Amino acid sequence: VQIEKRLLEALNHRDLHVMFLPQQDVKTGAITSVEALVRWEDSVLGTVSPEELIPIAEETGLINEIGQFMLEKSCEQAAIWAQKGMPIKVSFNSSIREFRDKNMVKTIRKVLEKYKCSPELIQIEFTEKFALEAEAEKAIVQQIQKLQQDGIVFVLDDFGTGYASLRYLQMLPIGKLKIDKSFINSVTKQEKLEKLVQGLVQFGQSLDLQVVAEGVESAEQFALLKRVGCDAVQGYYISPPISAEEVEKML
Ligand code: G
Ligand code: G
Ligand code: NA
Ligand code: MN
Repeated sequence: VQIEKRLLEALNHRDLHVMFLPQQDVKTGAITSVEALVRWEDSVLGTVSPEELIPIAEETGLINEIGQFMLEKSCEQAAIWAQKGMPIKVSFNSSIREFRDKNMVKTIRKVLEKYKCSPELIQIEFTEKFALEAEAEKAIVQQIQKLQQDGIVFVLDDFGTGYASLRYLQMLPIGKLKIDKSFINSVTKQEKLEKLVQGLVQFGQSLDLQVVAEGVESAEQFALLKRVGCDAVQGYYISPPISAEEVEKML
């Protein structure tokens, strides 16, 4: 309960901030996009990790406010970079609860307009759990389709960890797939995992999806992912989450 009260205050006082996790194109080595991640330093509670923060926010409904905050920050930053001649795409994570709001399309369009941000610069990530639930909720699928038609790319996050059903790949206009870091962890140590990752890369690409590997921490992992044709990578080997200024220095 205390954490909920503090979070509400943090939202009111803008004590939340955003870090950006760079994503590197494997072929060109360029930083083509970043994932916006929420950070909360509370004066009483200290640093509250997203693993703790997000589930509480989802339960209490404050996830809608966090989502709005991340949407604003992502559009603002993408527009700033575009104006500086750095066309970096910015993705942010979303929860299904945000898409239950029937005004989600309108809200996103309004924020894009406010910052003069092109929809092509914005990517929205969701998990398999989200995708599976969304399948049964027509209004959510329609909102996602409208935003995709606007030019926003939808990203399937943590791919491979959730559910055996893949029907959502047909139902939802997904443009990009992120292989979960649990696969990448030991990929250089187990031949079976290497085959599995190679298979996931080919699977995604055969569906015209851009395939990204998460949690890349070593040169060996990077080399392997390059060899199996993975499109992009993110992880501590490239960079930890950093500030917008640090992203610019990386370019
Ligand atoms: O670095 P990191 O600890 O930020 O993220 C931990 C988890 O929290 C990840 O699964 C990430 O997707 C999630 N997360 C981080 N920021 C946000 C956010 O703004 N919204 C949602 N829904 N999830 C987030
Ligand atoms: O679930 P999601 O993919 O959104 O998770 C992003 C989370 O992964 C963030 O908490 C981020 O700090 C973390 N992360 C980013 N790169 C690495 C990495 O190379 N290794 C590990 N273990 N975590 C990472
Ligand atoms: Na994510
Ligand atoms: Mn992920």
